[in-house]
Formats: sequence, structure tokens, C-alpha cells
Amino acid sequence: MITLYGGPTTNVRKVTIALEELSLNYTAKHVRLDLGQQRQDWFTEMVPNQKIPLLEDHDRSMQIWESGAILTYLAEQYDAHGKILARTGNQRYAAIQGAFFQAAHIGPNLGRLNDQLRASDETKIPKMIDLLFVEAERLSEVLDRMLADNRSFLAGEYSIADIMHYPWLAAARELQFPALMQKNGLLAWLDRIAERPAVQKGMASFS
Ligand SMILES: N[C@@H](CCC(=O)N[C@@H](CS)C(=O)NCC(=O)O)C(=O)O
Repeated sequence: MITLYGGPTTNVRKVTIALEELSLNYTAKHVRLDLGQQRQDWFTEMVPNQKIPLLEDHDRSMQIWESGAILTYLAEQYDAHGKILARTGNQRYAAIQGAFFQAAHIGPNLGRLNDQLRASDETKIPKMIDLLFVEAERLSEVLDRMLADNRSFLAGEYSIADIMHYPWLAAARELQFPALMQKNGLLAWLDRIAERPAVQKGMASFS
């Protein structure tokens, strides 16, 4: 039995997409960020970083947080056929590379940009917003290059690299992020991923 502690957010939706791709049943427990539940003692005891998602796999006495680590765990435990992560070979490491890239660059930079754009006048730092827009443009060029030569997916085959990126880039497209709107390869990739039934179900989680 799997319990996912989460909410309707980009990082949580990576996990719900993976759970759907692997046809795994789970119980969704909503951690209300607006009420600060992620900072309450019961949650902090499980997640020192005080952020969702957290996945608990009762059958294996496992608790794990950080979305990239959760996807790797699910793939290793439940993906015998390599649907989201090839079991061996170069394709496996290409997918892990793409997943790390998301966690190290796309998540932190777009997250900060989003926070800054929504910040009050007292906490807004215009210079930081300018720098983050420049970095967002650079990162979207990187992704576009990863899709060069008519590649359908970020790591060659569909994988955790696509799952890690999709909720973030779908949100960026909804906000009409300028860095994204002219990148035809990236926009086509977004459409391709959005067609997957597991992605549609995963994106509707916690809503
Ligand atoms: N690197 C983490 C990021 C997790 C994260 O930032 N979660 C957000 C929601 S998407 C959160 O819990 N924010 C609440 C807070 O910062 O207080 C992951 O990929 O799991």
C-alpha cells in the first residue's frame, strides 16, 4: 500500500504521473501548504526539508521525499519493464541525467522566478527577476537542444526525465512564459506528453 502526502503542485504531480504510468494504487493525503501543515511537527519528523511530496510504501517500510528520488525508487521497485526508467544501459543514465537537470536547474530557477513574480512590493527584487528571466531563457534553450534532431523525448525514450519536467513546463506554458513560447520543439513535446492518459490522470490529482 502506498500513501502520497502532497497537494496540487508541480513537484507532487511528477509523482502522481509516475504512479499512474506504473498503474500503482495509492492513497492521497493532502498536506495543506496554505495552513503551514508542512512545517508542523508530525510532518517535519518525516521530512526535515518541510516540503511535499513524501511517499510512504507501507509494504516495504519505506518513506522517501524529494520527487526525483521518489521516481527513481518507484522505477526500481515497480517498473520491471523499464516503462519510465530503462533497467540498464546508456538510456537509463540519460534519463537520470535529465531528471537531475530538472531538479538542479529548472525547479529552483523557475520556482524562484514564480515566487518573485508573485511577491509583494516589499519582498520583490527587480534585479533578481531580470536575472531569473535570463536564466529561464537559457534553460529553455537547453531543453530545446535536448529535443533537437526530431527527438520525441528529453532523454531519447519516454522516461522520468520527461515526467520531472512536464508539470513545470505545463505551468510555464499556462503562464505564457516568454522563454517558452517561441520554442516549437518544446511546445510540440508538451503536446506529446499531455496526450498520455497517465499524465492526464496524474495532473488531475489533489484537485
Ligand atoms: N526538490 C523538492 C522540492 C519540493 C517543493 O519545493 N515542494 C513545494 C511544493 S511544489 C513545497 O512543499 N513548498 C512548501 C514550502 O516551501 O513551504 C522536490 O522535488 O521534491
